[in-house]
Amino acid sequence: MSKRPPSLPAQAADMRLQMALRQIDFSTAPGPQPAEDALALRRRDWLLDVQERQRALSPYASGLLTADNLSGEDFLHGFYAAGRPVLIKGMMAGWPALDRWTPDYLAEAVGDAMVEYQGGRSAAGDYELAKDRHRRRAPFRDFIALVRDGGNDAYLTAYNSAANGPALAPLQPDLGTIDAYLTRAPGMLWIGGEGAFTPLHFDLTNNLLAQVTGTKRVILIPPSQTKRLAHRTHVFSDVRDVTDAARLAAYPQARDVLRYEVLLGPGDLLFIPIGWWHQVRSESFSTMLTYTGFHWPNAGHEGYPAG
Ligand SMILES: O=C(O)CCC(=O)C(=O)O
Repeated sequence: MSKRPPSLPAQAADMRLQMALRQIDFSTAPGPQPAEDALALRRRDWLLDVQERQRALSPYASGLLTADNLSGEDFLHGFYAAGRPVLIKGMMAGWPALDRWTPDYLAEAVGDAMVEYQGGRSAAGDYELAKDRHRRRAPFRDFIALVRDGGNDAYLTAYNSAANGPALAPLQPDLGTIDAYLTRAPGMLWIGGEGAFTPLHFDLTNNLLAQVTGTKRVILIPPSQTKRLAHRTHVFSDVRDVTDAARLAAYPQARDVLRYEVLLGPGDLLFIPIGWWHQVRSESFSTMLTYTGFHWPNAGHEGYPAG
């Protein structure tokens, strides 16, 4: 059955919803925690540990599986409803972007259209938390020149999607669709160089990463491990990077955290369920899209205790 793409106003509404899902306002000051709450939390963490040990008894219940061309039905029952991550190969076969999206091609296709990106990141430890302070604008060709040789200073991220729709429209025909899992709501584009780094956090939605160019190393940590991750501010972990010896020395409880590692290459999809911690490092020039427009409810952000 063929589906027609949504009209432009419908696409704009989809994009507004997606941005709302990811950018709920938050205060940065953690509140005081009464003693009875602390005991309730310890009991909840105990249960999460017991359940994780029980899941480890079976490869059907734990671990990170890789699947080829997973049907919508199998994706829903095995992973989406179960809240389990999965690496999926084969679903992006035939997307023209897979062959085309080199830095030169992108610079030529978008040209000097102005884009928004995140900049000045190298000098700041809190560039995710202070995302608004790091918004920059440049002609797209100049942005590509900034990132093509690597580094973490500049990164075009999902935060910039709402501003970049018209400028990046020439790239749209290079993308395919994943009709088995997703509506035709547009994805959010990430473009960065080798070394671009997104610190440890979780999302307030289920999320599908679609890697187009280059490779990214993703570390995934189940929600059961939250007590080891110094979760104080919004969706972020104070640990930031579980591969950094200095951070682990500061947060020793994060050393033995249960984690899975994925090297995401061109044409790979990675499903990250809501609440799963992840950190992402680009290992080369990289382009990727993230999608949140699933066929099934994805409104977990509603009721998230911000503050
Ligand atoms: O690719 C990245 O740098 C981060 C992606 C991510 O964390 C997300 O989509 O939630």
